[in-house]
Amino acid sequence: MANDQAHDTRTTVAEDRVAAAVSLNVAGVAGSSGSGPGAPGVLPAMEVANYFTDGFESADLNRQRPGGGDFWVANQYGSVVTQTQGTTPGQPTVVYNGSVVNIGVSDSKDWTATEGDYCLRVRYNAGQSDNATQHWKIQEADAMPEIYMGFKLRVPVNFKKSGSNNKLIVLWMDGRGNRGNGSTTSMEFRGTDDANWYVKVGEGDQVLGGDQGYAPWISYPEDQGRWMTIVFYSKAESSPGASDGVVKAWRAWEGDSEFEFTHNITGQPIKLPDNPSDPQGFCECEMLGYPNGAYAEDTEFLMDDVRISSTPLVPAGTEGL
Ligand SMILES: [Ca+2]
Repeated sequence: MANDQAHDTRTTVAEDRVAAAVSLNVAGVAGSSGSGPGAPGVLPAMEVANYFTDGFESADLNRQRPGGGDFWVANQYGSVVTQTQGTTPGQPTVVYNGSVVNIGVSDSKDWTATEGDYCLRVRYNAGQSDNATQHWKIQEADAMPEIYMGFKLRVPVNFKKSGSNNKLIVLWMDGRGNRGNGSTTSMEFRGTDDANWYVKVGEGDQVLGGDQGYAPWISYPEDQGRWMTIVFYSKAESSPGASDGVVKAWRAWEGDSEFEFTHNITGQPIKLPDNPSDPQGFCECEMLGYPNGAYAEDTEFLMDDVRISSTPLVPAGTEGL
């Protein structure tokens, strides 16, 4: 993805589960958001999504979106894995990598899902800038001018960042990635000693703008192997030229009792496509994706519980905390 790489080099330097059923065997799960500790290994619950949720419990990537068609349109370097439902329970097993397989792995990997039995593993190979894009699309007729997306993400057990920016979320209306006449919103992360995350907004017919809302995302080694929940929100401007669009993000670590409100980027020129026949809102997204600066070691994220909603996923009363 040469364009993805090029447009960022100019910047300077991020079913509600049953608590008792989950044991991730991860040390150091005290909350870091200042919101007070919850139960170890447990993530605060998101609200129920009113549009779509995929927790990968179908053991494949073939869940149908509302209105028909595959929700996942591309999963590069992404495969569905389980720790509990393979031929040998307890053995990390790939169950779907474009087709149904059942491949047990004989090493110390832990692919325990944070919700149910299955999750999505996203792999970056050492020394390679793999475009590990997890790309979903909803019906263009269902495009949302105001959208919440939530997901759970496990920090790679050996996470280290090179300092170059990496993609985390790119959300768009028309035209792939940062292209198109409608706006694009994005989150990336970068950092050398620790990883920070930040928002980008593209007004449309242009590349994404500068970094906004630089905030701590991952510290390592202490956060390696921990699950977090991310909720990302984008809202288009109320009328053409109003420049009152908004991007927000929240994050909770396992062990946190509530979400931390990490980004509140207001006054943004987030425009709908001029042509009313084009999607009038956000309808397409790439998660993770391109690393500008390869990982030194094989590095894999786990993802679970992807939710798409036009209603809040962060519990009422805690949105601004
Ligand atoms: Ca799951």
